[in-house]
Amino acid sequence: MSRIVVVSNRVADPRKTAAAGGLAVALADVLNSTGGLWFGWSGKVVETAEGGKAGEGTVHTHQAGPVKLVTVDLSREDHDSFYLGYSNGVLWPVFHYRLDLADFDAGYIGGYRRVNQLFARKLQPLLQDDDVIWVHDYHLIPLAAELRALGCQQRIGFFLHIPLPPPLILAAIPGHDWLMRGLCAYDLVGFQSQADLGHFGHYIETEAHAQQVEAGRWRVFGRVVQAGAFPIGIDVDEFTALAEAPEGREMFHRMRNEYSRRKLLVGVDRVDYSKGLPHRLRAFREMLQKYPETRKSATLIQIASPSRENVSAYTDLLHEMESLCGAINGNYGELDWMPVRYIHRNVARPRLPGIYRAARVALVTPLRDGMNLVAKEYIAAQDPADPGVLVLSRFAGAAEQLKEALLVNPYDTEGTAGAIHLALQMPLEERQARHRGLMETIRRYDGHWWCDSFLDALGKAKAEETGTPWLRL
Ligand code: ADQ
Repeated sequence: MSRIVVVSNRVADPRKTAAAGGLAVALADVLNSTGGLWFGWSGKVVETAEGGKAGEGTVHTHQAGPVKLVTVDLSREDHDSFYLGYSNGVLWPVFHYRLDLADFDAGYIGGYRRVNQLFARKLQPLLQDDDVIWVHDYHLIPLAAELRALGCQQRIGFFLHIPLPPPLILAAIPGHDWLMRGLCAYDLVGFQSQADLGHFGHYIETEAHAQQVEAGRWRVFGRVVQAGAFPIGIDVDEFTALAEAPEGREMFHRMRNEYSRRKLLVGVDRVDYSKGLPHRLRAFREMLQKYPETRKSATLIQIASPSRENVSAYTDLLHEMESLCGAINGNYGELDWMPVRYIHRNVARPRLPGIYRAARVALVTPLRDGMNLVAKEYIAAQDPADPGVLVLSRFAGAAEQLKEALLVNPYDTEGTAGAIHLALQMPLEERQARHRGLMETIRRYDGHWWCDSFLDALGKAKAEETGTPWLRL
């Protein structure tokens, strides 16, 4: 089996999956078994005064068991234009359909390209001929084209963790044609959902005159590109084991004792405008207003982990959350009952399953989300004999798979309030039946399935396309 080389903005030690979660868990097996390499940014920003020069960065190498972790520092200038500017100030909002929040500063795109070239230059000498390279997420869309420009002929695949919007939204990005051309330099492009894959096909057909060769394969920019939907999953066994481990159990019992007289609702998110946090709070408030019997009996615990706090859209969101929580507690709270407990902090990963399991309802109501792993973690953590109910936004990628959840439109405050009320009242038999269906899906399409099916398709994509000219940006 070929060595797997993973490239992503941030790198995690695959031996410490319990702390890292997410990508590290999904990739740990394949990286460990192939003695892989994981390449990305070190997280360190070198100030100009300390010698940090644009387009340059020191490389660090660290052996983590069989896996080699290689990271590179970024200069202040590169960090600000590549990471804060183009990746999180342009691509993140636009890909989440928020043109109103994008900052189309003309200088950012130069920094974005410079860092992708820096990554390509530092990675290329480390590559072996039969490596398979798997690049992750919006920070690194042009990386394949930059590697090709240096002569790399290995198979290169790309997975987009966030949504891809429809062509007319994408086309608002100055330089979108350059960006999408770069995306087509990969041998295989993976998306979270059929909807995102549809937007990709529609974009290249309308904007770049692509011709579909067969399902999921197009001739475009003088080569053939293959794309597919590979919905990311979690390691269900790892997560249920965490729920049964001492820390998970202790957390569960603490929550159950503390809230023995209430039905708990839980939300767990990064603080991000895509997650629909204020909309969720307004829907919960609407439910308290419309169904007075839920007052004193329902408590919402919203755990929100700090994220990108140096970006202004995020500071505004934090203020909005604090004032909404304060207003709900002020208007509806009693001496012995607070409707909302808002915790702006990270919770240690081993504790999460206990919190999920103690909650009768999970509110996963993003305005737009590539997939949303919290939805899947909540299902995995439930007691099958007495499971809770998932209220899920139809705009999360997960909604394509999790049909037995209560699907809501988070922009519709009244409708969402009604669904939350229904979830709180749902009889045991219906909860069990829905949970069985959901569990079956997350087991079938778990993190291992995601990894294996993508790498399998990437292996086949290259074999069929030998001789295709590489795309240069
Ligand atoms: P994220 O936007 O970060 O990921 P998500 O899929 O929900 O969103 O993953 C968040 C992870 O962080 C979960 O494992 C969750 O348990 C954890 N987490 C969140 N808040 C936490 C808190 N307060 N304390 C502790 N842990 C917390 C991006 C895309 C998603 C896509 C993933 C994976 O935006 O749509 O599902 O990548 O592809």
